Amino acid sequence: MAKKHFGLMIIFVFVFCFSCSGFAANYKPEYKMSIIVGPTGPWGESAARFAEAVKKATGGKINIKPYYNGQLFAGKQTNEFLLMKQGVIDFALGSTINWSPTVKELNIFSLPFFFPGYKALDIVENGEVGKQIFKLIEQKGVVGLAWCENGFRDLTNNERNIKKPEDLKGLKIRVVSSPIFIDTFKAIGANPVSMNWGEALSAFQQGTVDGQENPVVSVTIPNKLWQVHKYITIWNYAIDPIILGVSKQVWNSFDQKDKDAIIKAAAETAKWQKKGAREGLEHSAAALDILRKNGMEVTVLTPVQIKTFKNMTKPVYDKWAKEIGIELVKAAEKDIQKAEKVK
Ligand code: X2X
Repeated sequence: MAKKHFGLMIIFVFVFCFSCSGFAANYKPEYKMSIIVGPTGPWGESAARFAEAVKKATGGKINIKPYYNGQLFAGKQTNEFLLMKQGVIDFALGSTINWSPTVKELNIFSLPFFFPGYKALDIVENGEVGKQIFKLIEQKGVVGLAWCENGFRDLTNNERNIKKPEDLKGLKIRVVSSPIFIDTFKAIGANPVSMNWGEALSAFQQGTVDGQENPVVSVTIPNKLWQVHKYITIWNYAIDPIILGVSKQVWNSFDQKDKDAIIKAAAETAKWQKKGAREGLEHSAAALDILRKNGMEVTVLTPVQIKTFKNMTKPVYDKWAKEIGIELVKAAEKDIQKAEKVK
């Protein structure tokens, strides 16, 4: 009798340990997380932060490893979404720009001069439009866990101070290989060159392109772009949200308790990350002072100067609003108007 009990106990202990270790649920020993930038700055730092939070919350069962500088998509940044869909990449902190060639609705964030500020962005992301977008990406194979942020994109170059469209004439500006960016820069008279971020940094050093556009806090500062570009124009012409997402195949393999833990970790990470991406830009201009201290000439465009650029890109807006879907763009416009009233 005692022997029988002992045997049952052994089986119980074995099953208990087996399920705790995650093997019972077929969990992978490592989940690969894709991130295009390096480990510094609010975008980069949030990857390690999220991985740590998930590890802790799941008792070490889910072990996420960030792969920085676009290692997982072997050069082509616009492939990130497809690789997630296929389950080659498990998690990502992916820019909506890089995913937009696969999910055309994500171009809504790249419509030139569409989002007037952070408040409008938050209302859109947290409202019906944001929900609709998460639904769309899920249909295509990626589950959105939280909205994070690269930031408003501003223009740096090494030729001259850009204040009006004529100043951009003929300048070679590196953009992501996403058609709306080519259209926008052509419309304002520049010469856009699409290039992966991995190659862009050396192109700036070699001077094979004259400029680029990226957010101040998440990209310009961590990459010390003042070493290659003397001028920056703050014009916030496009916003670049990041989606903290997971491949649907992988998501479906997790049990509910782990899913809940991941969702909580994602929300905490996103809150910290968004705050970091806006630091020194939203309530003060401290981030611009960092640029000035490092020798950059900073030009903040006035609303009137912005209007000139906005008018020139109206045909791009009209063309892409149709591509994205007029209904979705109209819904976002309503949210943006709401934000303007709260101001
Ligand atoms: O390639 C870029 O410019 C970057 C880093 O901002 C994106 O991933 C969209």
